[in-house]
Amino acid sequence: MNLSQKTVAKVAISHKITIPSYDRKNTEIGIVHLGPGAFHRAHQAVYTENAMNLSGGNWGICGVSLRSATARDVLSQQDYLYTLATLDKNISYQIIGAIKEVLVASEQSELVIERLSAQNTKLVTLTITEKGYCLNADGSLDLTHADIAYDLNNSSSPISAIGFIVEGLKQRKAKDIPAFNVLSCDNVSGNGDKLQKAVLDYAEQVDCSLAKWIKNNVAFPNSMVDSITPKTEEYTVNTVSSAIGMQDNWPIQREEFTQWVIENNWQGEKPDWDKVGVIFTNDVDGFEKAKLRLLNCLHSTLAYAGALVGYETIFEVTSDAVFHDFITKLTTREVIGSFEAPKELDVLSYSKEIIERFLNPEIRHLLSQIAWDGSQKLQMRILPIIQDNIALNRPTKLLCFSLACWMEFICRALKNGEDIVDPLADKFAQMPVLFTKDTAKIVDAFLSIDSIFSEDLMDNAVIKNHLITNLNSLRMGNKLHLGKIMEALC
Ligand code: CS2
Repeated sequence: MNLSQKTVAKVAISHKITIPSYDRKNTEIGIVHLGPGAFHRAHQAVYTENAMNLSGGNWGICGVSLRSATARDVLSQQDYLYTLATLDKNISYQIIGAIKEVLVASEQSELVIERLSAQNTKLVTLTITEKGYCLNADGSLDLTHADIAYDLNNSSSPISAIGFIVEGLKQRKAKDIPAFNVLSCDNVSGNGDKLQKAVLDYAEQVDCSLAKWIKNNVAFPNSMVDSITPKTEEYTVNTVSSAIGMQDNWPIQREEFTQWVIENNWQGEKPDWDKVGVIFTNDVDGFEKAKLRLLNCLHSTLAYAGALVGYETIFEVTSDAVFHDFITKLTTREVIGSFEAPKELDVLSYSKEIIERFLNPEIRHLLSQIAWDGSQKLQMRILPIIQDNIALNRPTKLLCFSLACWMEFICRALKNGEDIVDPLADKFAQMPVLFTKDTAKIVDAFLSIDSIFSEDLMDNAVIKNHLITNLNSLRMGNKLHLGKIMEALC
């Protein structure tokens, strides 16, 4: 039996397996979500589901995949129902019904714009990853980005998230329908502010009065999102299907911990998220920085350093005492103190809990997944710490080790002819120096990429030296050796 609206009532409900308790059929769409990947389905969709289980409301979600049709094709076979498997000390399964449809923007752009401009749509949320914002290093919209340039010439059938948002708002303005709120849920610092800047820069190219209307009418709250969500693998499908007693072809897996902090910057209605654990605050910045620096920075460090010695998962690499010790010292010596944490956050115990979360044996979080898009992720999770530490006269040695591991990771992949998942993959492949042994030139070549590094980092002799020393050491390395470098650095 396959999971569907017809069969869901037959799921073997227990305290560990739950199904939607609201009137799903009569729930209307109130949210359009751009990028309905695993993280959205394990996080925002679940908070929305829990809010509807508690108090109903027309907060069904229309998921919009910008390119890939897989989510639509698989989920439409099961009426968009899927299982959230919480894999931790406690294991549980929840069938989620919040997503009511999935559209594929590249095939159904008219329908997407129709949903965006519908009276009922109160909210647009996004998980489009760092690269989806199409920003220059100075935070302005990259008007030369291929997708943005395309959209500016084809604004009624766009392909980028920014193009869709502006077109949707344009139609609302024309029809005199109130604007929606736009909530970024990506691991990007100041995500709402950055998105607002991108949207306004784009709208100004289309029509200045539209840009003004957006500025005055659309709220772009900042938010911090957190929950470790590895991608769905075959074993996830098999375990979940046997647990719920029917076939679910696209469940998702997640740890038990989940957090969502949203800025108090809102117009009109919203789901009862505050009743199901979402924190609304005026200081998202502190929470965002804490999470990006104390969790994501360690994740990327482990992903690149761990991959260099052949580890596959976060659990494996964190279980190695040398790596565990390194990230603990990285945290206490270079990360904590680089930013002002929110008063209500006990940073030491927060960071300890994060490292404990990495040691969840139920979750197979692949280093290769975290290693994706390094050229984008590093700008959010490692480089700002280095910059703040330089300004505060604090050490940067261990952070430079993380960065050197990324450089070596890219060079090795190029030399071995392996695929690099990164928007700059082609650029790396066209940099002959990355294939050589000249570590000083390699560091220079990386640092000269101005879409990643700001001038202050490019020209900083101390940083350059740390990077060259680390890269030299890494090149001598086997697993034992890498352990020794890490120990020596500490
Ligand atoms: C990870 C994040 O893939 C990655 O880069 O660091 O997705 C991480 O698991 C989440 O931010 C946790 O909330």
